[in-house]
Amino acid sequence: MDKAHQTRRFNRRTVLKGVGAAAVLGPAAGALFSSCSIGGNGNGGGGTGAPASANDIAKERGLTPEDVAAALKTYVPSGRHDEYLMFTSGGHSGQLLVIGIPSMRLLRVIGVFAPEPWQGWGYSDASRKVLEEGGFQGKTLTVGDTHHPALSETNAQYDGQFVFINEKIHGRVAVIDLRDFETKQIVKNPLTLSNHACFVTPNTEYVVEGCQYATPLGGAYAPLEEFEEKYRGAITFWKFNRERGRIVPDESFAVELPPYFQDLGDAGRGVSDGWVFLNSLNTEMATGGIQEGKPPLEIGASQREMDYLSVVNWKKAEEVARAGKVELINGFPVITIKTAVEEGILFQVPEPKSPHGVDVSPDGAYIVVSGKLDPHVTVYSMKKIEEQIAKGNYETDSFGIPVLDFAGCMEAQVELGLGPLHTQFDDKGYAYTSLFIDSAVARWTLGGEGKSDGWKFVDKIPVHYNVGHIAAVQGDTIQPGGKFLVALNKWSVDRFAPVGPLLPQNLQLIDISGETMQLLYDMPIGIGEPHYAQIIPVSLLQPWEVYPETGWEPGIQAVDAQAAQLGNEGVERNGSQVTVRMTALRSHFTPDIVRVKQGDTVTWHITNVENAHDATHGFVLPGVNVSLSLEPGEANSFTFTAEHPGVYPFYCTEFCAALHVEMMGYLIVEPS
Ligand SMILES: [Cu+2]
Repeated sequence: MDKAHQTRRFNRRTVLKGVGAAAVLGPAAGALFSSCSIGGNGNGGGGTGAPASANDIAKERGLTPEDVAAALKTYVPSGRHDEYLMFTSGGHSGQLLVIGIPSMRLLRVIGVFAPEPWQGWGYSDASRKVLEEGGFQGKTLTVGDTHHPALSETNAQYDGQFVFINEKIHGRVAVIDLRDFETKQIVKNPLTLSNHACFVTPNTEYVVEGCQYATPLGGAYAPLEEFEEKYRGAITFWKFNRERGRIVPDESFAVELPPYFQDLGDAGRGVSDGWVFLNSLNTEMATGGIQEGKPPLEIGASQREMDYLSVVNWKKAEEVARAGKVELINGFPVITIKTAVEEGILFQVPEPKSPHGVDVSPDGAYIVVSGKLDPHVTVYSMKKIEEQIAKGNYETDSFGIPVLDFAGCMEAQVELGLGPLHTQFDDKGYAYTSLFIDSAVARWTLGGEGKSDGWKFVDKIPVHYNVGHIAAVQGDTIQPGGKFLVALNKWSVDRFAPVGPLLPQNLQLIDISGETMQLLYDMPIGIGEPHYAQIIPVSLLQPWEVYPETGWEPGIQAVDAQAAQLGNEGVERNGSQVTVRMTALRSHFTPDIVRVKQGDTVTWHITNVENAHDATHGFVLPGVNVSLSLEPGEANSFTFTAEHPGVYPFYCTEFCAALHVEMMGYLIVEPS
């Protein structure tokens, strides 16, 4: 054996030693490393061979066999597409992120509750209007805290048509159309100020929004001393019209809830279809008051051993709302607690203290609840809940709501570790629960009829650090995909090169396909806390490559009758109202000189009249605070008053062609 062979053999053993390396890498990877040792031609990865340098690179970079396996599982070569897309909340950036899996490449930041200049979100008249309509107390808001994306579903499976996301600060919900990945609507809850839960019913009949912090409903005032009498929670059912791609507030309603803090929720499916589940904490109804001789809120809200899971029959609630058995609060129909109890809409089941996550099993038979201060997940059986309801086996709380018997509804408790929060599911009968205090993800088995090994802890994998939500492929649907899970972690203390005291959030990709879970990749994101995410196969999405027709305004998802078109370009004056119609086509705007007078009100329509996939133009104009993105076919408009005489160059912000810098023009504002 020559020296080169000896060296390579040594390298190979070094690279492949370690527990389970062969199993992790599999036969293909074994061939890769042996062929590169023997072939030794170093010619770069054609066929089944790999360059001889692969071992050297691994050695030089100090990569373990596990690292190499992780790299092989996540690397997506340039030009190849990811298999999945993950929709991740952008937290208090107010946005929604789209990330490819397994590469963890950031593909898009969708502007939702805050303006986003690259997409022109919040700068055109139409997108400003969406933000305006989602305003509060007459103000347009440019801050939001996104938490829980909810992909639209058909038969409890993602259908790839829409994604919804809630905004916690003000109690708002947004609609994003996945044909163009743009926000179409923001609705402000007329009853409540904060929210947390956001999910859809199995055929997206409703987008369900759970209020978080109790207040007097409808924005009324009541002193804090009247918390129990006058403050309330609510669960809002926003009717979704799929054809129009919009929530219809006029067909929506809410169910009044006690002034507990409502937390997360999930919709029943399969055997629990027709029901929704919503956690509540602070059933103590603590209000804080550190300087008024009362315990801090977190102490006051953690006195009782049990809080309540609200169990709501939404199909019955829908009938009752349609029959008009509602009270109007701030103009919005509300089924009162009294009516909800009389009509058999609302029940409560005790759950271990300070619950956070509630997740329905894929078949809908079980409801998994995690209490932050209890090391177990508690599993309820839908069948047992219905039996308890049928038997009338309950007491009532101080609001008259039936409280079902805990033991009678409970199927199992599984001890997992400290701080269990959220649960997802895979295709092999496993459930996964994030453990906030342990900074880990636990795998455990679902039980049920004929499953002898059910309701058992299997193992856990450490994550870094302070995991909140987790997301598995289709992991909250009737048919989970398995394969990958992402842990959405909060404080990446020691994971990355320091960039100042504010730490990036850390999304960690985990392989859940094998006997043991393997951490594959870290993806830091330098924006707000990610909260929840959902992962959908790319094959279920059918986004447009270009807009369907020239002059398409995404804000109305149709051709704008006012849009500029080839042939109608120009500047029209009607008194001091000026209308500009401008087209963009590589590499010029027509017209490229726009003359107006000081004091004119200018409405400016621009259309990108191209239909090639790679022909996006941008538009910026100094002093007007405008940035537009005009994708092929897209039309946008903006309006301003020309207050200051001067000469203002506008230009295209996308490097659209060789003569891109020349794609500019002048706005001349003549003095009056
Ligand atoms: Cu351009």
